[in-house]
Amino acid sequence: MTQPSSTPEQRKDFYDRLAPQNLAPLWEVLRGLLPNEPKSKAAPHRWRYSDIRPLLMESGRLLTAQEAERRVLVLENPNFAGMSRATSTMYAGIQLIMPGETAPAHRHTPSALRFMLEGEGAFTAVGGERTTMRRGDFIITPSWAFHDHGNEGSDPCAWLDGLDLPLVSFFEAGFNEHYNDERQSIVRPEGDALARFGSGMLPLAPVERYGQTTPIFNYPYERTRAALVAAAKGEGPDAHEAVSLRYANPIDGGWAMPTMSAWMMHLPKGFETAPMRSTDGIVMALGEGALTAKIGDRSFDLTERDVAVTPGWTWRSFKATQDSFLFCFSDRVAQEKLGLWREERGPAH
Ligand code: GTQ
Repeated sequence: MTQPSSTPEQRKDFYDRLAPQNLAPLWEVLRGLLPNEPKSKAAPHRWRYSDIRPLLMESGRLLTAQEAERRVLVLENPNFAGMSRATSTMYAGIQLIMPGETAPAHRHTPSALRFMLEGEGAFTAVGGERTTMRRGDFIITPSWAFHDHGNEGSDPCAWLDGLDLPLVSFFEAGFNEHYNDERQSIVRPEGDALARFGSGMLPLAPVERYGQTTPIFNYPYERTRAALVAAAKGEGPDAHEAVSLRYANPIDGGWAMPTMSAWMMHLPKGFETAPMRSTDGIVMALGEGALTAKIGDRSFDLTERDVAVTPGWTWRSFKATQDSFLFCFSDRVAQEKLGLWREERGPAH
């Protein structure tokens, strides 16, 4: 066996001659490129809605939705300041729309989801149809679909935005376009999409509306909640997932969107989940109830409308102090398609 021996100085000299050729020695970076298991750069974090709200309302006095295009306070992970990321791959923000305002129509290749938090009278228009946004509703704007938001009520309206922006910018596949008017023209009556696709029935003719995204663009909380409560009475909660149901695309039964998974977890009062972890970093918003979330070595109390983040491959568990409904989204569907997604379940107590 040959035993090359070199001094640190000799290696340094060699590296110095590689650099100008745009070459680099793999053996200096191999451990970092191939960790034995993921170590997320994101931090566990919680934003209290009571901290966000006054600042959000202040932004409402500072500029209009038209001026801002989207008046949003971005939820930045403490480890990703200035990067518009809540997790390593997911963007999250809280959007505000004041009475009478319009957030003008545009479309982009990044997909967006909304989880409605506060106020009555807001709508989102997608595909020529409007949907009224009610608290707890899960609303989708598919990739490259024109969307505008408005508020025809008398309250400020606020919701959680989730976008796959970091993923799309990683792929350098982002496009954006403005509509030729503030609001898109409405060609379908409200409720049309839900009637056609969200009633356990489907049109006879094949559907091609938003590519890989579900043709339902509002999953009303009323139905989601009723399903979760009924399911809890049936089999009862799972040790790790409590009672979790995912928002599904009725066309193929898959996740509702091609790049972001969304689901809701229901924990009956007093229920505590056993720890689990998965490779997807998760953004969570508590729609209703109160719970304690253990995320890695942190513990956060969540009250209604608080948002928290679990970094990828970080242990998480929840204990409900009230009947709780926790909205969650992550890049799980993208990881699954790429054959990367994994989870690990700790011992159930
Ligand atoms: O509502 O279209 O939070 O385009 C960020 C970018 C919301 C939106 C955001 C957006 C939107």
